[in-house]
Amino acid sequence: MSVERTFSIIKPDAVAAGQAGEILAMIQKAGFKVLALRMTRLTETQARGFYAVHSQRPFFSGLVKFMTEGPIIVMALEREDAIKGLREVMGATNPANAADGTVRKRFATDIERNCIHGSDAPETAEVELRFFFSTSELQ
Ligand code: IDP
Ligand code: MG
Repeated sequence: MSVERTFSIIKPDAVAAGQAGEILAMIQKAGFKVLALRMTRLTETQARGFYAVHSQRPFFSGLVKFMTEGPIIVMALEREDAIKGLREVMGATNPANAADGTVRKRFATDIERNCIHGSDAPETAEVELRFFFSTSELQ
């Protein structure tokens, strides 16, 4: 294991519900350092680009609509084994399958409106960090 960076989004459902503070607290309690953080709002083009890997899936248009419905909070996070560690803090994609104490178990509504995004591999983490943050913001 080594110190890694990962990328996370507090999704529009959780921001609108006022859950961002509690989610950030869960992330920080799990030992993550916040390198950069910003509230923003995705355009349809950005949402389609960010989730391009899912463009052929039946849920894609619904996902794009959801991710553009309101503000999000984007974060660059650092920790030992950050990518896997954040996925553990998040819980399973479908909150029905998420373990107790995870963000998605606590706050997610369903498999689409599931509060939080986290990168799934070192390559995607770097691409996703670059999607939202400049080099100087990540120092
Ligand atoms: P992940 O966010 O746990 O990595 P992915 O499979 O990468 O899950 O899917 C990206 C996002 O697309 C999910 O977080 C969720 O918002 C949405 N999604 C995934 N599967 C479904 C589905 O079967 N129906 C509706 N939305 C879905
Ligand atoms: Mg994913």
